[in-house]
Amino acid sequence: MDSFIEDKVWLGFDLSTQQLKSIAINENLEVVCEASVQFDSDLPEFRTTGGVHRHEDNQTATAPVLMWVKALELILDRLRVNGLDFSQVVGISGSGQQHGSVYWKRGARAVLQSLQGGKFLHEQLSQCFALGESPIWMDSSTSRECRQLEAHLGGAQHLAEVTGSRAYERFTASQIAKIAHTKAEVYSSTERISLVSSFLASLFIGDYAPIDLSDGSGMNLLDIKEKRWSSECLQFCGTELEAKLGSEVVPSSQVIGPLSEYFVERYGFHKDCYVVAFTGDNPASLAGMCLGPNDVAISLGTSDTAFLSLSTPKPALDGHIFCNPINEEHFMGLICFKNGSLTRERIRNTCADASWDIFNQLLESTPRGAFGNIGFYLDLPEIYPVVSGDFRYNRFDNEVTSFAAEVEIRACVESQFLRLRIHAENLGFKRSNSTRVLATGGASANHSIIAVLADVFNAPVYTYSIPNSAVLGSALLAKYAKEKETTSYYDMVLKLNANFKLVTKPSPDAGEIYDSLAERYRKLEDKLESKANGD
Ligand code: 5FX
Repeated sequence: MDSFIEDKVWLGFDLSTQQLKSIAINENLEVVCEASVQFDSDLPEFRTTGGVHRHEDNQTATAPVLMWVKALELILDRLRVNGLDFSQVVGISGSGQQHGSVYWKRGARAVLQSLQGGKFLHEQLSQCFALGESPIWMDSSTSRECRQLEAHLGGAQHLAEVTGSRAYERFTASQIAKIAHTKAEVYSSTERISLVSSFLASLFIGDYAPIDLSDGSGMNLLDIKEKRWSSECLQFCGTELEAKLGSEVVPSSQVIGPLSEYFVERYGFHKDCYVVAFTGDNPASLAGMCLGPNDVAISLGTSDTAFLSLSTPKPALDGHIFCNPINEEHFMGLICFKNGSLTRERIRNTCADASWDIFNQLLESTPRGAFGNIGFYLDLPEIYPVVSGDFRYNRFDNEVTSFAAEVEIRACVESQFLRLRIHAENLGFKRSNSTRVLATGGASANHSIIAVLADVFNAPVYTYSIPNSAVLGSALLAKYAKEKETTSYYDMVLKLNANFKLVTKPSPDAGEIYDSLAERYRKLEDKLESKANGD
């Protein structure tokens, strides 16, 4: 099929909060070209901060849709300047920040289908949106709709069983419900609602692109096991919602159409270039990191996030289950905790004279398990337990007021990783002898911290030398879409194994120490949560 092109390349995009990024990979999965557009500095006319408009109520967060359209035009110019020959692009895929929604106005489909190569995209699409500002994942203005949706479904746990998550403000169902309930004229003039990912895909195919199963799982609208829209959830949000979303939801590696004639004419893409469903940035990252069935990827940044591939998911109230983009039988789990690097820094400042060297020395000189002491360091109310403050327990689980500096440091790091482990287990994660922990984010460069991570998960920790896993995952999915009949995703990405670097292995006694600590941690955490709820 693709024999028409020599030196084939596959193009991936990632439309994230602050930038649009793109890479092209070749047959050997090497990056041959890349480009990016920073929204704030490259498109200053939209006056965003970090790609976002934060509104006066401090809860509403939106981004201008036309900024994203212009960013696409700019990035294509940059790819060309950086040497990409568009006629060599065989297939395109992409990802987007999850949960955000785009409201296409009635008549927009006809415009998409008849784009004229001689004109700018943003000019032709300027009147195509019922809402110029798209709600994005940072929006937290929909608490009321969330509680109503959970009640409509018979409770938070039931909603989680169906859609993979309890109701979240940033998820698309409550966002759509807010618009349907408070801006009826916008809702009724909307022809189609896209996610950020399927919006970008729509530009490429010159038609409304279907939502894919993985990003669709971040909406509180998809029945993730049946892999179709949940009529109960649709009904709560607004009338005729299925028609507005498009009834078809497709696997993330499905070809959704040929590239629009517009790009062939204007940029010189090959007429046989195909487009694969676009997905969410987190599912695309899972694909980019080539995460295996028992692996867990942990990003240690401002927030500590873990995602994992799951064969038997257990939807819970404290994490998310999405359909897996690289294995249609599997799922992926995502958990995110707020008290990450800033909390580690606070403990470093108070216990180690603001020095990472001293912090690391004290951490290493304290025995694994911190003499049986357990601490909770919650600068912000956590996702679970929803409390803030410092709480310290001795080896008899009695609350104490302070720890020695070296115990405080070890208890802080251990407790952050125990939390990730326990909540990953809650979603169905099971450690096996082949489990790898892939560490990313700022703190993954700190060897002393990473040694604790290996011990708490009782698994070797690897780092992965790819700067942007979502955009790589998108390019890989573009390639995989045409190979999946004959090869597994893991076989296709074998060549990337060289990018994994083993950083540390767990200590021989890690299982023994941290299995029992995890059990105690779980009980203490539940106790804190019950106390917060006044139980
Ligand atoms: C995940 O649920 C999130 O809301 C974020 O990670 C966004 O996807 C960021 F783009």
